[in-house]
Amino acid sequence: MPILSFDERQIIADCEVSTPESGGYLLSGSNITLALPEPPRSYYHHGWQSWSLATWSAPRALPVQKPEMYHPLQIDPVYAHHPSPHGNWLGAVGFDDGNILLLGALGLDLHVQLRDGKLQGWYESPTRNITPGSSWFAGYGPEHQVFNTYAQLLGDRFGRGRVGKSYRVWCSWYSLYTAIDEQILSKTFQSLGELPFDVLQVDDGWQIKVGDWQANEKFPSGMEALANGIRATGRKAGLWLAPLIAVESSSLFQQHPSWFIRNSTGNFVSAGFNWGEPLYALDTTHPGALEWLAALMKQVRAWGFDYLKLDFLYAAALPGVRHLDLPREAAYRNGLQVIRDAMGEDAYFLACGALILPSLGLCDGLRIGPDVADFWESERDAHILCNPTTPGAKNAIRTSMHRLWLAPLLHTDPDVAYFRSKHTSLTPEQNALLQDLARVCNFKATSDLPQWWTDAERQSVRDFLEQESVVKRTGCYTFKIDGREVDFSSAMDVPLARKISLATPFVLWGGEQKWILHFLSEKERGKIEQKKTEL
Ligand code: 9PG
Repeated sequence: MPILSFDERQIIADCEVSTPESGGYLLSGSNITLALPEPPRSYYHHGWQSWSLATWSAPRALPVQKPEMYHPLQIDPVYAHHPSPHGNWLGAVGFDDGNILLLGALGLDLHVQLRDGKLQGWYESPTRNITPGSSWFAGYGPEHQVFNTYAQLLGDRFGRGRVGKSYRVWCSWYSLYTAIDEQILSKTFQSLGELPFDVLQVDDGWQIKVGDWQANEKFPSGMEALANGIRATGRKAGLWLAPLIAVESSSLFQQHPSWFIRNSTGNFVSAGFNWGEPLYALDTTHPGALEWLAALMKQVRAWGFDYLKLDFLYAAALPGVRHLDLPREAAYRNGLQVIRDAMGEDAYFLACGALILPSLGLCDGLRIGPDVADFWESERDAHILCNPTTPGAKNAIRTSMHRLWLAPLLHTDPDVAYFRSKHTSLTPEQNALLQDLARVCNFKATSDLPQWWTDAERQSVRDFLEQESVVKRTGCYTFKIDGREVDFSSAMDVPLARKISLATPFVLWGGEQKWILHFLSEKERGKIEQKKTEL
C-alpha cells in the first residue's frame, strides 16, 4: 500500500496516490482510507451548508441535534444519524504535536469520516461519478498552512468568487424581521443618512409568499420603486429571495407540483418547516423549473436589484427523485449555474443556507455560519436540543471562525454585527466580538435601526465602516486587530452537555409539533410588530 511521507510522519494510504502537491498529496479512489499513526486528539467536523456546524471537537460523533423536523433545513439529513464523526467533503484530525492531517474532497459528492483509527473518504454516488481526475487532497502540518493549500486546490478546480473589497451592507432582517413595509424602510433609509453603506438590502417580508416572488400589499408602489428609492441614495439595491424552495400554500407549489423533488414513494421531499408551513424543494434538473428560475433572476435584475442574497439554497441538494438522475450536489450546482447565468456577472450573488463546496466559483460571497441574534445563546437550543445551528451570536461565531480558511476563495459573510444597546441582550463585549468577527472576515454588515442608536453608537458604526483594519491571526482563535488582542475562545465550546430538567420532555416533544412552532413564530412576529409601533 502507498505511504504518504510528511517529514516525520508516515501515513499508510489505501488508494491511488499521484504526484505530491506542495505540502500534500493528490489521491484518487471512490473509497479511500488513511491510517492514523496515533490516536488523534481532535476531529474537525465540517457541516453541509452555511448554517451547519463546523468545529473542532474531541474525536467523537456529536449528539444528534433536535428537532428532527429541522434536519433538512440545518444539516445534511442523509448523515444526521451517522455513528462516526462525519464531514461533508472534508475532515481533519489534530495530533498532540499541534499538527493536523486533512482529507479534503476535490469533488462534489464526497464524504469523510473518522472510524477505526482511520480517516475514510467515499463517494455518495460512485456509479454516477462526477469527479474527474484526482478526487482528494491529503495534507499534514500546521492547520493554517494545510487548509490554505486545500483552498488553493479548490479554487483551481471550482473557480473563485470575489476576493477584493467587499460591500458594506445594511440589511433589514435582524431588527425588523418580516415586519418590513414601504414606509418603515423609506424612513430607515433616510435615517441612515450619509453613513458609508454600499448596499441597502431588503430581506424577507416583501414577497407575497415564499415561492410567489411578487411585492405583497405592504409594498403598494412595487419592487421597482423600492429599488429606485435605494439607488437614489447612491447605493446598490439588495434583495433577499429563497428561489429554490416554496411553502406548501404558494401558487408556485400548487400550480407546478412536478417541479418539486419527491422521494421514491412519490411523496414530496421535506425541505424543513418555516413561516409556519412545510417547505418543498425545487428540482433544479427540471426544464420548466429552470426556465422559471432564470426568468425570476432576470425579473429581479430588471426591477433594479443588483445585490442578491439568495437563501435556503440547500434545498436543491436534498436526496430524492429528480427529472434527471444526477447526484444531488450536481443538481444543486446546475441550479446555481442557471441562477448565475441569468443574473449576469455584474450582479453580486451572496449565497446563504448554501452548500459549501458546490457553491464555489458560482457565487461572490457565502454565508459561513448560522444566523446571529440579539442574544448570545439559547439554553434550550444548546443544552436540551443540542442544536448548534439555531440563531445566536455564539453559534454564528463558532462556525464562522472554523470556516475562515475559505477566505482566499470568496467573500466570507459571518452575518451582521450589532451596535445598539437597545432591544438586545448582548453585552457590549459580545457586540464587540461580532464587530471584530466582521473585521476578521472583512465583511461588514448591520441590521440595527438607526433610530435605536445613541449618538455614540452611530459614531462607532461610522468608524467601523470607514476604517480598514489590520488583522493578524496569532493563534487558533486569537487575533491582533489594529494592535488589540482579540480572543474568540468564549464562543468555541460545543453544546454537548444535556441539562435534564422538568421541561426537557416537553421541549423535545414540542420541537417536533408543527402547531407549536407555528404558535411560537406568530408570538415572535407580534413582539416585532409591537417594537415597530414604538418607532
Ligand atoms: C429570512 C432569514 C434571513 C437570515 C437567513 C435565513 O428555521 N431555520 O433554521 C432558519 C435558519 C435560518 C434562517 C431562517 C430559518 O435565516 O440566514 O439571514 O435572511 O433567512 O427568513
